[in-house]
Order: sequence, then structure tokens, then C-alpha cells
Amino acid sequence: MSTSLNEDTIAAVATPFGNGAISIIRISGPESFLLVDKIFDGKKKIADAATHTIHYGKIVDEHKNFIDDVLVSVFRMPNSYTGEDSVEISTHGNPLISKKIIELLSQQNVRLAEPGEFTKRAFLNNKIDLSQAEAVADVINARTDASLKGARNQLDGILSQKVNELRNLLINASSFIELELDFAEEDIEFLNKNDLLKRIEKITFEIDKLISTYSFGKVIHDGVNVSLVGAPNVGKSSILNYLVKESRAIVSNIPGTTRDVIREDVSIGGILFRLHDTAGIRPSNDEIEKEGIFRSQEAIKNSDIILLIGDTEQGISQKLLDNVNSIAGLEKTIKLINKIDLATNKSLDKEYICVSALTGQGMEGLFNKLIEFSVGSSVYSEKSAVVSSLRHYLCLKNAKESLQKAVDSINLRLSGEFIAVDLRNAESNLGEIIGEVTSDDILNNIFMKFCIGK
Ligand SMILES: Nc1nc2c(ncn2[C@@H]2O[C@H](COP(=O)(O)OP(=O)(O)OP(=O)(O)O)[C@@H](O)[C@H]2O)c(=O)[nH]1
Ligand SMILES: [Mg+2]
Repeated sequence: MSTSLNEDTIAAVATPFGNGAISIIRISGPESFLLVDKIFDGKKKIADAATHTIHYGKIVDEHKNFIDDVLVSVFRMPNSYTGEDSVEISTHGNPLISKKIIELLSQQNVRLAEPGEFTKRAFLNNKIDLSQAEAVADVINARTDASLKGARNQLDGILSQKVNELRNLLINASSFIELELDFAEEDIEFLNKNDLLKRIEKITFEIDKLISTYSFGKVIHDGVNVSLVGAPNVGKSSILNYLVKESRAIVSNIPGTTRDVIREDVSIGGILFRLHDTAGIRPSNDEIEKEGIFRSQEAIKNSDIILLIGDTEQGISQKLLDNVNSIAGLEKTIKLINKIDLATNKSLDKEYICVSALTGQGMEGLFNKLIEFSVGSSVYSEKSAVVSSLRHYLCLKNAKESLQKAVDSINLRLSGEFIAVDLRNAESNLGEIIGEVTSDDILNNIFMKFCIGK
């Protein structure tokens, strides 16, 4: 591992900024106990406290002025989140208090923690691996049940386990080649080339299986961009309001009501849909409406799903279909007819989903279609590894490429050294996922995105 352990003691407020029942200040590093004792006035010194005990006392400044009464939790290494000596100070939940305590700690040679630095230390101290560390941020930021479950699985090490299994298979296969290289003079073959190819094929198959989970994992992790597109007045804003269960966008019977793109998130079937209500598309000379229509087209470009909406009166015009087709293609569109409550025995095309934003009729069909479009029939199973991060996906792709090179080398009957290098590369590509092989850049990039205090 390229990064060495930090020797300094760090602190940060670990609870969100604002007034609340309590705030927690977290301190970690070799001097945690000593330094906290300098501002803590309790029955017992923290330095003498046993691990996993809680102590009541006062925080006082250098003139013994009382700041707050607090509870101090003590965690002795290695049994703490970071693996170091750590302390958590629970104060009354006023930012003025936590700010003051952080100031006092700073005067005692405690450094303010960088974003994610506690978790980074947990990783560097081998409490968790890198994919688990990344999952910590995902657990905190997950906004739907499904993404929380996925993050939880990753934090529990389900992906790490799978990656380790594959690495072991690789190490096993390459050890035969390395043996062969050691005995190069004697020209002994420790593993038949066909057997080796079979082993590589099996590992590639497993890597492919992981890679194929990414489209599902990405949807669960990142959510799905959906734009609501159609002619003016068909009820796009009404549908948005129905989906988010509040009167978010202005609705009126005047065509051209919505001018700007209105964004709202909603969770359906555990998936986060990022809705974009857009201006109705029609020829217009109004400068503001024209800008709105331009923005509608931008939204269409950036969508994973386009809800192409018409009403029972107007249907969906060929012109609009052509327009959307030229911007984004039609594979991503779901065709929707709104105001079905007004339908008078009109026979509607089977490919349309018919709904009413007014009565809610047909909305179940829309929900199902949205889910089907996003994840098909995939669901999270408790024990299966799912790839949800682009970084992991790219590592797997690289590993697959390295294995392909190994296969080519074998088929070209190149010397074992070449095959060994390719296999080693594949192994380190996989190792990057769990942080066995890593650089400071990768680490900084990952932990930069964390919040302070985590
Ligand atoms: N009967 C009926 N009326 C609806 C329904 N949905 C919307 N409306 C009405 O249709 C009119 C237009 O609705 P909006 O939601 O503003 O339509 P829009 O597509 O956002 O219109 P623009 O923003 O102008 O492009 C309003 O008077 C709504 O009350 C529906 O399902 N049934
Ligand atoms: Mg509207």
C-alpha cells in the first residue's frame, strides 16, 4: 500500500450542522485521550478509561470556564471505527458549542479532519477494504430502499468477497506458470495449456457476470433521469404533480404554462426517478417559450427515459415523434396518453399507456413500465454481488482485457513470462477494486466526496 498511516490526531463534528438534540464531535489518533483530557473535567481521566465506556463531565477552556456538560465515549485501538484510539464527545446540539470545542481541541494540537478522513484511516488500518469504504458514503447518501440495500451489501463485503474469490483463482492459475518459469531449464509443464485456458475462461465468465450487473447497479445507485415531454396542455405538469404527490408545477388550461424545466425526485418501487417536467413543444414566436422548448430538448438528450405524453384529444403527433427520434431515438420512450377520464369510447393504440392525472386511473401501469424500463426483472438478492460504481466497472473491464491478452499469448505460444504478466495485471486490476493496489490519487478522489466527520 502506497499511503502510510497518519500519526496525528484529528477531530471533526460528525453530526449535521444546525440545532438539534445532540452534536457529536469525533476525535481519532494516537493522542486522542491525552488531548481530550486537557479540556475534559470529569470523575475519571479519559486516558485511564476502559474501551467502550461512557463518561459524564464538563468541557472547560484554558481558564476553566464551563463550555458544556457532555458524554465522552472511549474506543481503544484496534476496536474503533478507525482502528486508532478514538473519542466521541456528545454535546448539546448547538453549533456554537461544537465550534467552541473544536477550537479548544485545535489549540491542543488536534488537526481538523479532512472529508472522509476517519473512513480513510479505517481503510488504511485494514478495518475495511476500499470498496467497503466507498459503500460507507453510499449508505449515508442512499435515497431509496433499494440503493440502501445495495450499499449495505457492499459494506458487508459481498462484492469484496467475490473479487477476492476471483483473485484467488487467478493467483492459483498464475502460480503454475511461475513454477514453470522457475524450472524453465528443465522444460517441465506444470499445467497443460488447455487447462490454463479453461481456468481463464471460467474467471472471465465470472467477471462478465459481475460486469453485467452494472446496468442494474447503476440505476439503483444513481437513479434514472426521466423527462416528461409532449405538446402543450396534454397534462405533463399534472402527471408530475401526481407522481410527486404535491402541487409542485403550475397547472393551467392555458397552453404553454410551463416554461422552465422543473425537477423533482420520486421513489417508485425502490428506484429513484429524477423527473424533469418540460415546456410543451410547439412552434412559437415567444422568446421565453422558445427558450423553454430549447430546454425541453436538452432534457430529452440527458434522459434515460422519455415519457412522451399526448392526451385523448390530440394523441401524440408524428411530428413530435420525429422530433424526439432525431434528438434521442425512440428506444428510450414510453408513450403515454393522459386524460383517459375524458375518453369517449375512442380506441387507443395498444402501445400506449393510458392514464389520468386527474383520477389516477392507469398509473399502476405507468409505474410498472418505468420499473421494467429501468431494471427489467432484476432485484437485489441478499447474497449476490452487484457492481454499482463506475470505478469498479472499469477495473473489471481492465481485468477482462488483461485476461484476453493472456489468452492471446497462450494461443500464440508466447513464453510463459508474457502470460504471467497478463495474469498479474488482471489480478492487480481486481485488486484495485478493494484497494489492494492503489494510488494516493485514487484515494483522494474517493474520500474527497465524503462529508467531514465521516
Ligand atoms: N380531465 C382531465 N384534465 C386534465 C388531466 N390532466 C391535466 N388536465 C388538465 O389539462 C390542463 C393542462 O394541464 P397541465 O398539466 O398544465 O398541462 P401541461 O402539459 O403541463 O401544459 P404546458 O405546461 O402548457 O405544456 C389543465 O387544465 C389540467 O387541469 C386529466 O387527467 N384529466
Ligand atoms: Mg406544464
